[in-house]
Amino acid sequence: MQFVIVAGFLGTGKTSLLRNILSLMTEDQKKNTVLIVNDFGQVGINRELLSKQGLDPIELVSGCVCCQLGVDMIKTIEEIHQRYSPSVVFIEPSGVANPGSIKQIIQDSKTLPIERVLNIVLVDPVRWHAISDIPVIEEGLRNADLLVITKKDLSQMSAIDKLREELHGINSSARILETNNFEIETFHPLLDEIFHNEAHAEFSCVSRTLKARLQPDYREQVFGVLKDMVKDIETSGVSFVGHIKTVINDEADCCFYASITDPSTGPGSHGHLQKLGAEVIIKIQAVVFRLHCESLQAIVDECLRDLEGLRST
Ligand SMILES: Nc1nc2c(ncn2[C@@H]2O[C@H](COP(=O)(O)OP(=O)(O)OP(=O)(O)O)[C@@H](O)[C@H]2O)c(=O)[nH]1
Ligand SMILES: [Mg+2]
Repeated sequence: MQFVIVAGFLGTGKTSLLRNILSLMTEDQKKNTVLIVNDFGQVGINRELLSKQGLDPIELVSGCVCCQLGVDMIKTIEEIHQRYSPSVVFIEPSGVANPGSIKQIIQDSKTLPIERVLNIVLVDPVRWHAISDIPVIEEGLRNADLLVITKKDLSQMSAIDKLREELHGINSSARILETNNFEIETFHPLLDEIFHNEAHAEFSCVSRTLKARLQPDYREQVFGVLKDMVKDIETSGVSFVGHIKTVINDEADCCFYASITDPSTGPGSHGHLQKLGAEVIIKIQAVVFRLHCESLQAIVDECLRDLEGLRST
């Protein structure tokens, strides 16, 4: 059994993240999945929100699974194992629980067939500075296997980048992902991480053809777009391994080629364009290892939108 603890401070987006992951899961994956929730109070809102996604969560109330309810949680998981033997058990602890203790309680169990305990800790960028010095928060971050910055839509990119650096300073070994409730593709890397999705181990390929009127500084513009694509791929939690290349032809049949394979050396190019007054044809192809195709499509399209005056054909 694989255990996935989805932890994070009160209101960080744990239930929202689980809802999004459930909505992306196949029926077969859902059949082999059990969800345990531990809300802070008695009314069970987490359970209600999650039961709308085709799984009936098991609820542990009247305490916290990282302390008073640790024994109950293990007993419940043992019963679940005997009755359903699921492959994945998701646990949403209350927003004040210490996820490291929950992981420890599971790992200390002598009876459970544990394949992996994945400790995901969520961070809300909007409230980060209000809670970052609470000791249990820092401890949770230090013990996380995967960190997820939620509510990306509510923060500036610069603030997210700064938060990434701070989180990396606290826990340099955890992968850091970013999600946004309004962009379902931001949850694909999580699904891959949890279910070892086959797509994860393969190459994704996205090709686009566009017409545009380029400026004399087109070389810098194109380089900027290629670098942005690589930056966005890495921000989505995947190290860039692959090749993004573009070829641009003008009316005089002149050709400019640019490509990037390595973020540290940047793009390379050859050739140049002569007729910039008229529209040129831009072909772009991105082939990337270990990135979901939908995520790559979204990144390529977003970056191409940045090239002012571009029009898709
Ligand atoms: N704008 C925005 N709001 C979000 C996002 N994710 C979650 N929220 C909102 O944040 C609030 C809290 O989300 P929940 O998913 O209930 O958070 P939680 O961590 O499960 O909360 P507790 O279980 O009470 O600790 C809700 O109003 C969500 O709609 C997001 O990506 N963007
Ligand atoms: Mg919740």
